[in-house]
Amino acid sequence: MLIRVPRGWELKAGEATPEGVFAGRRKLVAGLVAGALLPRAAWAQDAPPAAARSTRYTLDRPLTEETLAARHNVFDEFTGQRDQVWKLAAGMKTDPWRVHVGGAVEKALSFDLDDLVRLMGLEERLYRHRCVEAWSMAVPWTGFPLARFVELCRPLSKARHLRMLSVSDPSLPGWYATKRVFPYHEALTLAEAKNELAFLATGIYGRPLPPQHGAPLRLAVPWKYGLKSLKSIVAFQFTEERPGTFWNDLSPRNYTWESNVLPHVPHPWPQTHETPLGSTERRETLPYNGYAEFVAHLYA
Ligand SMILES: Nc1nc2c(c(=O)[nH]1)N[C@H]1C(S)=C(S)[C@@H](COP(=O)(O)O)O[C@H]1N2
Ligand SMILES: [Mo]
Repeated sequence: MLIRVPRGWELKAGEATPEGVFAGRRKLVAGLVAGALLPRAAWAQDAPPAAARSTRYTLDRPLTEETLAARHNVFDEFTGQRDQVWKLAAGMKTDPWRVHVGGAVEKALSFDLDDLVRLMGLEERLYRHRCVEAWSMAVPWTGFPLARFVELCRPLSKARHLRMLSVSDPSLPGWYATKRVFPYHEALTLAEAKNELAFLATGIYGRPLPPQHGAPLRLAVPWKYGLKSLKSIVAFQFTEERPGTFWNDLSPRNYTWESNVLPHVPHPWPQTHETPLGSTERRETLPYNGYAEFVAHLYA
């Protein structure tokens, strides 16, 4: 059950958009969740309505402190050093940003991200995130369901997978630093992409995504290892055949195509426990990262 939205190509730039939204251009993509806490007059001038926090997705742990999440990142196009990404990515240009849609769709499409956000609307969700390196975090993402975007794209009935590509920029400092072949690419089955948990994030902690978190648009699929949640997405391609994915192509022994969080499946390094960022806790990892009720049926 998805809401009906006008087609992106029917929207002329600037149409039905209050002036203030242009002034608050990048505030738009965060939905100003934090702004909602301020006195109304402080932000009502140039901001869209706050993105409401969904109560459906709950955490079993405190939110990670914002700065910790923002200073331990995996974004290998910049560097393999987790604590340096935020500095190296700081100047990344993310506005304006276009997103392209092609492959097995009725019609190839291209969206300006701000237009897309206006079409999709925004909500906030509290999600856990589990990296295969065995650290984890719990963060508030702002964004919209991938399922709603898939519907907007009108895939053909033969479409079975959704392939996604991160920004392709050989001038990024990590681009030629390894033998890996960028752009970073990921994929989901169409059933996974339509699952209610699959989320496209434009903000975190009530603010637009900072570059190190994958500005201005990144995936959040919390039942899978973090490597599936690609950053800085520029293209979506619907396919019949199963597309290759970045880490599975590089090392199938270490990374399965699905990359579901399955702590008890034998793995080259143990996945049974995790350490939340900012703690020394050795916490048990849950099947599907605690989201089994939402996704286990996909793999039954
Ligand atoms: N384009 C791109 N996306 C990426 C990665 C990357 O190196 N490049 N790393 C992935 C991995 S392994 C993880 S754990 C998460 C980390 O997201 P965060 O830095 O926002 O916590 O991003 C994922 N998305
Ligand atoms: Mo990761």
